[in-house]
Amino acid sequence: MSNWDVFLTPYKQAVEELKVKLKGVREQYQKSSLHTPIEFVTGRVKPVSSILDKAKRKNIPIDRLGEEMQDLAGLRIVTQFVEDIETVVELIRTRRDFEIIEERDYINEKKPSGYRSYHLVLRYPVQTIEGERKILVELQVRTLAMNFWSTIEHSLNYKYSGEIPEEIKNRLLRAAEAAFQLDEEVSIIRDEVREAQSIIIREQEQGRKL
Ligand code: 0O2
Ligand code: 0O2
Repeated sequence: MSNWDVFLTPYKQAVEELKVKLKGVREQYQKSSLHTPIEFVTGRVKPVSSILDKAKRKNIPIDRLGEEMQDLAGLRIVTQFVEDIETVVELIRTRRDFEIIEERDYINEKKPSGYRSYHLVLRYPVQTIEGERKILVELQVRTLAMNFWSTIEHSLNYKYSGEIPEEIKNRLLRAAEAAFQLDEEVSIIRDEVREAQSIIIREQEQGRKL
C-alpha cells in the first residue's frame, strides 16, 4: 500500500461521524432523565501495524482489505448492565443511516478465551469528494465488566504475542467468570441503581437551575 493515509481517510471520517451520532443518543437519554443504556462510546481506526499483522494472520491480500477486514473502523459502546446491550442493539437495528450486514453474539456464545461482547458489522455510507462510498465498520457492544476483562486480556495477548502461558490463561478464564458473576449480581439490583442515578441526575439539573 503506497498511501495508508489516503486509504484510511474514509474510515477515520466514519469513526468520527459515528462517535458523534452515538454520543448524541446518550445525550438524548440523559436530557430526558431516562436511564441511558450507553455509558460511553469510543472509536478508533486500526493502526497500520495491526492491519498488517491481522492481514498476515488471516491471509487477506492487501488489495482486499476494504472487503475482508471488517474492523478497520471500530466503534465500541460500553453499557452498565447486560440488559442495556439488547436495548442498544435494538436501537441500532432501527437506524436508517447504515445497514447491518452481520451480527455476532459472543455474549450467549463466549469465545474460548472467555471473551464476551456483541458485535455488529455495519455498512456505512461516507461522503467523499469522489461521491458516496460504503465502508465496513465493526461495532462492539459490551458491559463495563466485559470491557475491563477484554482490556486486560488484550494487554496480556500483546505482551505474550498471542501465546499467553497456560497458567495465566487459566487465571484469565477465572477472571472472565468473575466478570460474568459481577454482571449477574448488578443485574439483580439494577432497578435500585437506576433509581439512584435518576435522583442524582435530577438533583444536578435542579442545581443548575438555581
Ligand atoms: P464524554 O464525557 O464521553 O463526552 P474521543 O476522541 O475522546 O471522543 P476516543 O479517542 O475514541 O474518544 O476514545 P477515548 O479517548 O479512549 O475515550 C472516549 C470517551 O470514553 C472519553 O470521554 C473517555 O472519558 C470515556 N471512557 C473511556 N474509558 C472509560 C471508562 O472506563 N469509563 C468511563 N466512564 N468512561 C470511559 P470523552 O469522549 O472525552 O467525554
Ligand atoms: P484490536 O483492534 O487489536 O482489538 P479474529 O481476529 O479472527 O478473532 P474477526 O473474525 O475479525 O476476529 O472478528 P471478531 O472475532 O468478531 O472480532 C475481532 C475483534 O473482537 C478483535 O479485534 C478484538 O477487538 C475483539 N476480540 C475478539 N476476540 C477477542 C478475545 O479473545 N479477547 C479480546 N480482548 N478481544 C477479542 P482485533 O483484530 O484483535 O483487533
